[in-house]
This record gives sequence, structure tokens and C-alpha cells, in this order.
Amino acid sequence: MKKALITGVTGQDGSYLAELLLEKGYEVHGLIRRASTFNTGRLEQIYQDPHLEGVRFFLHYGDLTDGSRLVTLLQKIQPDEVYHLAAQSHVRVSFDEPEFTGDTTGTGTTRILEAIRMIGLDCRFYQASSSEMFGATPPPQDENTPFWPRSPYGAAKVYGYWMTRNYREAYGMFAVNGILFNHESPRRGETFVTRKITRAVGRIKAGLDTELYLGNLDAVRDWGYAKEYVEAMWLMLQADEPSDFVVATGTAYTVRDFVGFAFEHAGLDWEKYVRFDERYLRPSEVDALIGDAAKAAHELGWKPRTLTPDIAKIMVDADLEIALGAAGRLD
Ligand code: NAP
Ligand code: G4F
Repeated sequence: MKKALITGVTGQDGSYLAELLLEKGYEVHGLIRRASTFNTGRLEQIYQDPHLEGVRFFLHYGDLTDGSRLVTLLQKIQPDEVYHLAAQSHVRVSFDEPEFTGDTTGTGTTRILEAIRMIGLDCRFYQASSSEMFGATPPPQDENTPFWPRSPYGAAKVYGYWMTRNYREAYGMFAVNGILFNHESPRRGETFVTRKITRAVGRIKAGLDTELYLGNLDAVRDWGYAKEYVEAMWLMLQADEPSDFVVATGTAYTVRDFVGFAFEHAGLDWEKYVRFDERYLRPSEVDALIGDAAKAAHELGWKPRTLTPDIAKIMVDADLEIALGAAGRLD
């Protein structure tokens, strides 16, 4: 049975990837941070009591800032595949916490790569690289597009990208970068723009809220569906040779478009509810990200199936159910 370790297993992508790997018959290990409250809400449907027979899903405490823990954990688990998804992943927050973001999102990748090298582990390594690395370089962006990061987060991801390539070139590791464009789902963190919008739509429709404050509505993003993007991660680690891949839909919508899709799906006129708040602007913005995933299509056979307007509907439906539950109005 193949063994995988997922860092960031409690996050949006980590939870979908854990489900996918369990479906494929893997033994799945996840790294979680100790917190004073439960942080495993996205894993409830796959959590298994470790006392039961035949359990294939295990959680281990650890933190990206703790290199020795990463060494002992990898030594103990001996995974065949390591999916490194953990990061301080919020771009706006990275301007408030640039040093912490560098330590976790950037140096965290080096700590894992170095832990793998130090113990001589023969495994395949996936780095969660980001379209945010392209930053100010105009679209369309593919694997050969130069990086021009516009945030501490983007700069930290560029460092992680190059460290992954360096360990591949220097030590012959099967180490790959998935350069994923924005991907969303009902499990998206509530402070990313799509989820913030669909959550507000649900709450407004349920009578719990009356307005939504947003920043830049003109930014263009290529929003895909997270559940499909984790399939691309797995495919990258099954390839014959290690390589880096862009994963995107190739479609482009503004934040304003997404607002329109979400409110319209709930039968609401967005202009009555959306307000501007400059707190949500960034010191330097990424104006447009639109990916060209032709390499992933040709070499991995990966293609997006769900596009932005439908993702907005899926997310609104899920958030409306939550809001109606909170308002005590579910049948
Ligand atoms: P997410 O929901 O924010 O999840 C981040 C995960 O990292 C969470 O499990 C979090 O744990 C964990 N984490 C954060 N700091 C940590 C630390 N110091 N030690 C251990 N774990 C830590 O992110 P996501 O959307 O699933 O994205 C997954 C990865 O892909 C991230 O690296 C992100 O930067 C990258 N990425 C995302 C997108 C996208 O559109 N979603 C696009 C390109 C790249 P807690 O649950 O305890 O907070
Ligand atoms: O949803 P966002 O916060 O995502 P952003 O900055 O594109 O980053 C996400 O995608 C990256 C891949 O390209 C990932 F690497 C990263 O980890 C993360 O998952 O913001 C999207 C756009 C921005 O242009 C932002 O300025 O929405 C704009 N926006 C407008 N009002 C807002 C808001 N963003 C947030 N979070 N909150 C607002 O109120």
C-alpha cells in the first residue's frame, strides 16, 4: 500500500487531496498544528478513530517552523509521496506578517526538502506553487512566464519554487512544482474573496446580514474548482519524469463578475448590498492572472471540468444551507 504525507491537510486542498488518496487506496498521513480549538472541521467525513482495525488515515502534530519535528516524522512515516500544501496562504495578510510568511511559506519548503535529503528518504515531492508568483507579468501565464511577485506571499512562493527545482537538479529528487491558479470550493477559507462573497450572499438571503464590504472589484482571476485541482497534484507525482506544471482553466473573470454570478444565483441585486472598504486593498495588487494549462493537458491528461459561473453556484448553494441552518430556517 502506498503511503502519502500531506502537510496542510486541514486546509481546503489538503482535505480534498486526503479524500482522493484514500479513495485510491493510499495510507494517508496528515500534519496538523496544535491549536486550542479543533481545526479538523474539513476532515470530519474522513476522520477515522485510530483505535479501529484497518485505519488508513492518521494525523500528526507538527509545524513548518519546527525542522527537527519534520525530520523525525518523515523518518517514522517513510512516505512514498509528500504533498507539501501547508503555508500562510493569504496574500493580504502576508503584507501584515511578511517575516512569518517568509518563514512558513518560503523556508518551510526548505525545511521539508532538507529533512527528506538528510534522512535519505526515497519519495516523490509536490510543492504547492502559485500563480501569485507571476504577479505583474501580463497574462496568459504558463510554465515559461517570468515571475514578478507582488506580495511577501508571492516572493516566498518564488523561493519555495526555486528550492524545489534546486533539490531536483542538485540531488536528483523527484520534486515538482504545481503552479496552481486560484481554485475555490465550499471549503475555501472564509476570508478569500469568493467565499467571502458566497458566505455573505447566503447570510443576506437568510436575513442574517445586510451588506458586504469588499476592496478591488476590477482584479481578474482564473478561478477553478479545488476538487479537480487536487487530481492534477496526484497526476504530477505519477509522471515518468519530474516536471513543473501550470494548472488553470484559461478563463478570466473580474471580482465584480463573481459578485454578479453569486448574487444573481440567489435572486439578489448585488448593487444594493456591496460596499467599498479600502482596508481590503493591497499595497501592490496582482491585476490579472489567466493560466495556460496546455502542458498539463498534453502530458498529464488533466483538464478542468467546472468553470467559474458554476463554481459560484455550488458555493452559494452550500453557504445558503449553512446560513439557513444558522437562522433556524432549514426544513
Ligand atoms: P489553506 O486552506 O489556507 O490551508 C493552509 C494549510 O496550511 C492549513 O492546513 C493550515 O493549517 C496549514 N498551515 C499554515 N501554517 C502552518 C504551519 N506553520 N505549520 C503547519 N501547517 C500550517 O490553503 P489552500 O487553499 O488549501 O492551499 C493549499 C496550498 O496551495 C497553500 O500552500 C497555498 O499557498 C497554495 N495555493 C493555493 C491556491 C488556491 O487558490 N487555493 C492557489 C495556488 C497555491 P490550519 O488549518 O491549522 O490553519
Ligand atoms: O481571494 P483572494 O484573497 O485571492 P488571491 O490574492 O488571488 O490569492 C489566492 O490565490 C493565489 C493563487 O493565485 C494563491 F496562491 C493564494 O494562496 C490565494 O489562495 O483575492 C482575489 C482578488 C484580489 O485581487 C483581491 O484584491 O480579490 C480582490 N479582493 C477584493 N475585495 C478581495 C477583497 N480579496 C479578499 N481576500 N477580500 C476582499 O474583501
